[in-house]
Amino acid sequence: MRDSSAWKPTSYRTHTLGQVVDNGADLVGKEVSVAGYAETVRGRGAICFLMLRDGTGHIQAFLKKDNMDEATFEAIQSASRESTIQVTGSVAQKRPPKVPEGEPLPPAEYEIQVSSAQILSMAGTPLPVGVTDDVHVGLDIRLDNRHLDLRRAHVNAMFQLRSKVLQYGREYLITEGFQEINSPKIIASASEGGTNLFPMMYFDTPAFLSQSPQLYKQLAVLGGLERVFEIGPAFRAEKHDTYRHLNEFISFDIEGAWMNDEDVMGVQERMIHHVWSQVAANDQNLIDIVNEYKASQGQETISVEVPELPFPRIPYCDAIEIVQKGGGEIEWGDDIESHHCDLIAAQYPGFHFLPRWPMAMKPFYIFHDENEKGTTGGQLSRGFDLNYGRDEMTSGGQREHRVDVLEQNLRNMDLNPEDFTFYTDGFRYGAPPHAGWGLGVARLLMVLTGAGNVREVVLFPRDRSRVTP
Ligand code: AMO
Repeated sequence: MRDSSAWKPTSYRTHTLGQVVDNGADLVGKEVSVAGYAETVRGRGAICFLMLRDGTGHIQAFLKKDNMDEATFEAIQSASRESTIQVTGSVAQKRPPKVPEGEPLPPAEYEIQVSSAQILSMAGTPLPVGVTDDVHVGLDIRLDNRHLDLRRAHVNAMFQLRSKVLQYGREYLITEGFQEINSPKIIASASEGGTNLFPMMYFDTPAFLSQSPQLYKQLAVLGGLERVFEIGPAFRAEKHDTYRHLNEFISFDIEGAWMNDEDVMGVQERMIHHVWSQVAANDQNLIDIVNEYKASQGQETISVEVPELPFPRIPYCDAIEIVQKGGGEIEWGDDIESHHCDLIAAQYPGFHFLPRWPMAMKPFYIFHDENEKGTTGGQLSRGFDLNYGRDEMTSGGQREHRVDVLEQNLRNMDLNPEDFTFYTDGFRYGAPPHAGWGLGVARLLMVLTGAGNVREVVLFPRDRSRVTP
């Protein structure tokens, strides 16, 4: 479960269950108070075995009617599964199981011999979704009952992995000098196109929920913060209803001064390499829990293979050729859709960058060098994607830092520069060339955990049909 060795006591417990399990030999004979969920309650008459679980482990509590308040004993004996219970008692080594002569004894196990206890909250019955029993329920019912679904070991492990990915990603960027920022989520102008905005009223002024920290992370860099990152929500009023789209998602963004597209692709691949290396080194226990579940369901298990650096770069023009040669229908200037990506992934199954997209397909803030033209003579940009298999993980690019070109880009895309002065003004007093990217956290987690749907790795997903819980 979780490493809780450094957790301090709280008002409800002197130790976590993980601490008792890991330090059982030192704690034998000592009194501890612990608290957790009742996984099973067994025993009749004068004795009772209560299997407790908290976020860090499991332990058996042994209750004897003679050793404690009788009413409490009886209440616990009839407690429903998942009720929360606090117990106090002394740690004892469990009687070792009988093993045939000559065979080694298994490692010692410990239990708590209870002297007092209290039920903190009795669980209702029946449980709407099983926690420890393997009853199949669909994703929708699980999400409706996420508070219980999260208690299942493999679901819990997936969210621990999510937290680790964010921790390792953050940790890595800090080593490269990036600083964490928070940009506003209530905004007045779209950065990613005007059709997928959620409108709102900001007092008397129309406003929107932010689609991306794009314009603000750039302003932070223009303002001299030099290298920034943000992990925050992005909102898109897209009507997609797919395994990889949500209407609210967490975007992991960076932006850096004096950098171009190739420089930030380097940051991205080094960060992913670090995340994968750290998970492989520290979190195999979580992967094992996920795999135990997958195996029980007959699903393919996962292994954390640290990707080699550098990731392949397949410029857009080459990608079009690969798709065409693979029999896909696509022309220069078309979007590369999932079924096209399958053809590319057949040659590049792992992480791969697709740099140098046509400028006409990229947002106004992407940089283009007027001399860089594609196979059919169309203008190329310094925008790129990072894909894994058929899924896009990231978009990014070098940004346009020449204010006159930036304003022309806005006009070319039928946007009014007047609506963006808060942004373009940031370029009028000396603007460093800069670049960055935005990575969809849930999509990266899908790759790491083998989840088939982003909803599996998002606590409370927001999609077209779901706004609660
Ligand atoms: P883009 O719009 O491509 O780029 O988004 C960046 C990444 O965010 C994820 N993503 C989504 N995840 C789940 N549901 C969605 N509806 C969704 N939309 C996007 C994807 C995608 O690759 N400002 C640029 C980034 C930049 O250039 O820095 C941007 O937002 O993984």
